[in-house]
Amino acid sequence: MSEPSHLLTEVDRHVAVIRINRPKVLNALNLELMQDLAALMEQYDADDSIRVILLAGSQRAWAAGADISDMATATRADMESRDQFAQWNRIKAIRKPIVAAVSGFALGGGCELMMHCDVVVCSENAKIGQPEINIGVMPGAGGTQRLTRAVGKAVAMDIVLSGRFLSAKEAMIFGLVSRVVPKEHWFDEAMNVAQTIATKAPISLRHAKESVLNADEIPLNDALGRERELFYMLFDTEDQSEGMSAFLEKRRPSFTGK
Ligand code: CO8
Repeated sequence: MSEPSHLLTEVDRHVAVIRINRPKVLNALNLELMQDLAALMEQYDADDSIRVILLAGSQRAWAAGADISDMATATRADMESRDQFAQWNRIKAIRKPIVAAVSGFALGGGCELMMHCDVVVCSENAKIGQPEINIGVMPGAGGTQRLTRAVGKAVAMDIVLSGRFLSAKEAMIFGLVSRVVPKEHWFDEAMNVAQTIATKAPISLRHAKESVLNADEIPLNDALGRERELFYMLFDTEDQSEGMSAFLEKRRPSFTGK
């Protein structure tokens, strides 16, 4: 696949970095970008040499939302036939861990994309929100659902109905981001987190991600049953044996993904 310029990529050891690159519009997300992003993530998901995907924006903007100029004159029929949410479903189906490196604006679709990621490392300068209400619409890519599950009804209503931006500190208190880091180090800290995760056993990572996500999707008893199954399945892997032997032998494990 030729590399699209609105997404820049590089691979650092087992971490695939994707940077959203539409600086003139604060990384607004258009359909083509979302299609390419989903395709790239699927490519990395299928590549055994990649263990973690790191998705970043720029220092000024992670993403300021869906591209408003694409939607301003759209009708309901236009929106339905574009079927933009198919791309979001593809990202939701990625099985490898996705770390978000968030700095600046994470708004609307940008906040929703952040919530599709697994670990969110957030600069202290971040401004996070669902301001769709200011432009006569509402969140459509999970902003009323994932947000409410993350922060609870009262805070979600405040964010969605007032359109206000949260600071990084508030986002941390509300459980919307995983870590807040100094603004000069936002990318490096996210890379450190991604590299740490990339040292873990790949099948354990996949099962653990699936199991955590199940907490939002299926009833508790079923999710506990599935967790147990996923746990047992890891005892069929070489990495379980390697991880436990390494611990007992007081050495670092070397995981192969088998
Ligand atoms: N879409 C298109 N262009 C944008 C967007 C956007 N979301 N955000 C910023 N831009 C453009 C501006 O128009 C401006 O362009 P130009 O230089 O040509 O005038 C440029 O980026 C810089 O922006 P500002 O001059 O406005 O910069 P400020 O620092 O003054 O303000 C803000 C920054 C606060 C981020 C401001 O730009 C803003 O409010 N942006 C819009 C935020 C917003 O409303 N986001 C939600 C969009 S709707 C949405 O996401 C729905 C998601 C539904 C699901 C996804 C389906 C695909």
